Amino acid sequence: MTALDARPRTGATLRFPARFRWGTATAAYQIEGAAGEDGRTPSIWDTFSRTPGKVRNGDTGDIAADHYHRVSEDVALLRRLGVTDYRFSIAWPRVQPTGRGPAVQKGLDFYRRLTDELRRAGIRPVATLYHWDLPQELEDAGGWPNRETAYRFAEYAGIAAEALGNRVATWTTLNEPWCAAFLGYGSGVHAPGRTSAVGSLRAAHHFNLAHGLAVRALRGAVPAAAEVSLTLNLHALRAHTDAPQDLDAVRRVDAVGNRLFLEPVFHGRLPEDLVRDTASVTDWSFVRDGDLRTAAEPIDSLGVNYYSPTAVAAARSSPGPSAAPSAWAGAERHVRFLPVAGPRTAMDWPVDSDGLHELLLRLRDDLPGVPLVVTENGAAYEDYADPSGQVKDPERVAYLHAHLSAVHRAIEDGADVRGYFLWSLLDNFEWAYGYSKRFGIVHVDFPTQRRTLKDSAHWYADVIARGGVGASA
Ligand code: IFM
Repeated sequence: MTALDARPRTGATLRFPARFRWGTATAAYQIEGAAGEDGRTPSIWDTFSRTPGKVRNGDTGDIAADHYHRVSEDVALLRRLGVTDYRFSIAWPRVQPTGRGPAVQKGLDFYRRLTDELRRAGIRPVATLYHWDLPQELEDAGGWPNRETAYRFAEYAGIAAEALGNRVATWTTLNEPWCAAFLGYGSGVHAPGRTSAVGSLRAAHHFNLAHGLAVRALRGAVPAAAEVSLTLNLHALRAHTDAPQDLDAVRRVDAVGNRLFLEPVFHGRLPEDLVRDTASVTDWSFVRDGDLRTAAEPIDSLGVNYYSPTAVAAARSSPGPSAAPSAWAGAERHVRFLPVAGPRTAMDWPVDSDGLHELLLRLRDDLPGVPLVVTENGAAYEDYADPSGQVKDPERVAYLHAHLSAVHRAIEDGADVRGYFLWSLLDNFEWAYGYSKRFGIVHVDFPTQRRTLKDSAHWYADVIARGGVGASA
C-alpha cells in the first residue's frame, strides 16, 4: 500500500497524502533588497553583480522585490495561496556581516519578524542557511576553497539556530552546493566568478564539511522536533545511447554532479571514480581524516531541486587539453551535453516532467528510508500584466501540472516524497540573468513593486485547497 491509498478522495483526481506539505520557495539575495541596511555588508553576489559584464543589464539585488520592507504584504500573499510551508533563506551578511564574531541583532530581528508573521498565519517556516550569499570578507580570505570557511559557516549556523531555533520548523544547511562550487569556482558564471578545477573541487568538499558541521551546531541548539535537511540540485541524467562510451560520459557527470554530494552526506565516502577522474587535477589531500564522517551527520530529509533533465554523450574526439573554464571537473573533456527535445521555458530549459519522476525513483532506490522533499520546481516565462491587470501564464500552469503529476506518480511508485515547494513565490533576481527571467507565481512590477497574482497562483491555491491536481491542467 502506498501513502496515497489511505486517504479519502475528493475533488482532485490525483490526490496527495493528507500531511503533504505545500509550499513556495525564495532566497534572500533574490528578493530582499535593502542591501546596505541595518548593518548588512556586501556578499559575493553584491560584488559580482557590480562587476561589468557579469549580470544581464548590470542588474543587482540592491532593491530586488523589496521583500525586506514588505514582509507583511508577502506573508499575506502566502496566506492567500493557502501554503502550509514557506521556504526562505537567511542572508549570512545580514546576520554576521564579516562572517566572524557576534551577530547583528537588527539582521536577526528581520527573520524574527518574518517567522513570527508566518507562524501567526499558520505557515511552517523552512529556513535555508546558505543560498549563495557568502560575506565578501570571507571570499577575500579564500572563499569556499579555503577550509576555514566551513568553520565560519558552522559558527553562523549556531548563531542563527540560537536566535531562531524556537521559530523555524525545518532547517536546511545549504542550497544547491553543486551550483555554488562549480558555477562559482569552476565555470565562473556565478559569484565569485573564479575559474579553477581544483578550486571547485575544494569548494565542493568544504561545502560537504560545512554541511556536517552545521548539522551538529543545529542539533545542539534547536528543539528536537525541528527537522534538519540539505537541498541538492540533482541531475536527472539521460545517456544518448547505450554505447559504453555514452554510459561512461553519464557516469562522469553523475560523479561530479550528484554523487560528490550524495556519497559523503549519506555514506561518509567520496566517489572513488571521481577521485580517479580528477587525478590529474588534485590528489584530494585537502580531505582530512574525519571530514567524511562529519559530512555524514544524519539528517531528517533530503531536499531535491529539479527543473529539467540533462542529456549526455561521449565527446566526439579523444580528449585534448581543455582551456575553457568548466563546471564539470573530471568530465569536461570526455562529455557532450545534448539538447533535450520538447517545449522550452524562457530559460531555454526543456519541459520534461519524466525527469523528476526518474530522479525521485532513483533516490527511492539509492537512499531507502530517507524522506524526500521537492524543495524547488517551477519555470520562467515571458509574463506581463495585460490591460485588465491579469497575468495569464498557461504554460507555467501546464508545467506545474505535469511536474506535480510526476511527483504523484513517484509517490504511487513508492518514493517517500513529503512535500513540494514551488519556485518561486515572487518574480525575482535570477542571478546572472538579472530581472530578465520571471519565475514567480506572483508578478512583480519592479518600478512600483506592485504584486499581482498570476493565473498560476490562483491555480496553485486551488491545488492546495483540493489536496491534489486534476487529470489535466
Ligand atoms: O533561481 C534559482 C534558485 O536560486 C536556485 N535554483 C534554481 C532557481 C532557478 O534558476
